[in-house]
Amino acid sequence: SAVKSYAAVDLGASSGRVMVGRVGPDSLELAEAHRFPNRPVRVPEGLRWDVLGLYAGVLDGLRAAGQVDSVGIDSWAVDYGLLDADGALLGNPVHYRDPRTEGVAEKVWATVPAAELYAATGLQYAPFNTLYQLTAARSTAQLAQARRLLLMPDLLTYWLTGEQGTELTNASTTQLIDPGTRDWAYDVASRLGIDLGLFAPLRRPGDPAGLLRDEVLEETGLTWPVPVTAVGSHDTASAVAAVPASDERFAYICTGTWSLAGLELDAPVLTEESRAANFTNELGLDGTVRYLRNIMGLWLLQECLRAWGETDLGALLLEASKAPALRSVVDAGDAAFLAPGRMPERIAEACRGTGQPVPETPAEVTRCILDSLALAHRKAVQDAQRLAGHAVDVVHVVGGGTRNALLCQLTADACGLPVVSGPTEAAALGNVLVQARAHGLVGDLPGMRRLLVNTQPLTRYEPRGGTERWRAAQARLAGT
Ligand code: ADP
Ligand code: LRH
Repeated sequence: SAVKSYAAVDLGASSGRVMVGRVGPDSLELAEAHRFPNRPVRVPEGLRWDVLGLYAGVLDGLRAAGQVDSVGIDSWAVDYGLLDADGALLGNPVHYRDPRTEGVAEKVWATVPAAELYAATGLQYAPFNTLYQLTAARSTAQLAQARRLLLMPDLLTYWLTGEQGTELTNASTTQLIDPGTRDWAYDVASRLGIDLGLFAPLRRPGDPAGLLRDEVLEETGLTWPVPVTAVGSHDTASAVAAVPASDERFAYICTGTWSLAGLELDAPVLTEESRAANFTNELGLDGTVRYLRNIMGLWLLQECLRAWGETDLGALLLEASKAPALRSVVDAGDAAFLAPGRMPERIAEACRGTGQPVPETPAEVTRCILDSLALAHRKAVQDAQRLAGHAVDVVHVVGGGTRNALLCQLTADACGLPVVSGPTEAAALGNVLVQARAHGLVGDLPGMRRLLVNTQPLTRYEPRGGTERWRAAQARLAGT
């Protein structure tokens, strides 16, 4: 028939899901086949991903999905597994929040100064960029044994198909890619003694990535042949591909564990001003650049909820909506919030340190977090427009945060722009659409977006005024 089914495996830092997209010339429907928690595990050597648990979740999801025309995988960025000479995984992949990268960047910059690194790779400074992780791992026995490095979605693809590759959008988060040539940054790698031979050849969204192996077919009950198709395997690349924009004058905020806020551009912005503002140039679909800033995101709330124990999120958000607005704000871009643990206390300390009232109740802390996120969204959207010389009329919010109406409204208020929220499962939809395109079902990126506009439920939030109060709150933080 004209309608085809695609399985999208989307692994976020807080949960994994396998979604089934049914795509026709004018139709697009998405259904959840399986969702499972993604719980990092602390072992004596540090914080690790439970990659076998994730793979088991993927297999369960494919079984629940039933027969599909293709499978695509996306996940969070930067992390990887190492394989030995036999192709076996060496140890559990290290979590990007593991403290092993503390103080490593300074060592890297002694060889390649930060300004040169930005000019060559366009990547923001974040302690967890793969480049710093590999430098931190330099003298480990594990890296010495490693013959291959596969980024998380590429590792799972390898287990499903037996074929190895390095998908470009996710490779762009390693800080080893040149955003101008969209190829490896050979000079940076060689100066830092990083062996690019560890990486499998680059592949691009839409490229074939093999067929499900016999054993996988047996475990999932699927029938040969089921192709795996490379998608924008960085979850944020897939999510941005699924922003339902109708022209170029838009900003986006991908909200989940992180808030990734910025613009889609035709070319990277590599100025010194852009580096100082810590904007990143990650690669998107079809020659686009994802010019954005990482903001701590709903991680702040996730960690508070973990500290508070059993909490009804709906009731908490309702209470937070009634709490006084902009009483205290923290810098939601501050890497001081990166590590897990003691989040309510750390937020209280940040408020005290900036001479603001300390939020006491869970509702007050939640309001502080949401006000702070909205404020950081405002700053990122404003800074990006200025630094890239690209003006916008609307802010698209996609991802799990679209379920949080208070966050969407506060973001509209703070930005002084209308917010269009949805789709919630943007990464999965971008994943599905790239597969559908590879199989000739949909057209170019604008065509994919038209299909989203015509088929997906979206909600519009108008700014309610009061931008002066947001400016004042920004000044309060900047003054410290
Ligand atoms: P990730 O992909 O990074 O794991 P998601 O995009 O799945 O994250 O978003 C998860 C976040 O979405 C949660 O931390 C939570 O704050 C928010 N969220 C999920 N469900 C709801 C809900 N019913 N109401 C409000 N917020 C929600
Ligand atoms: C969001 C995300 C983000 C990265 C972070 C490590 O899931 O991929 O784009 O910066 O995880």
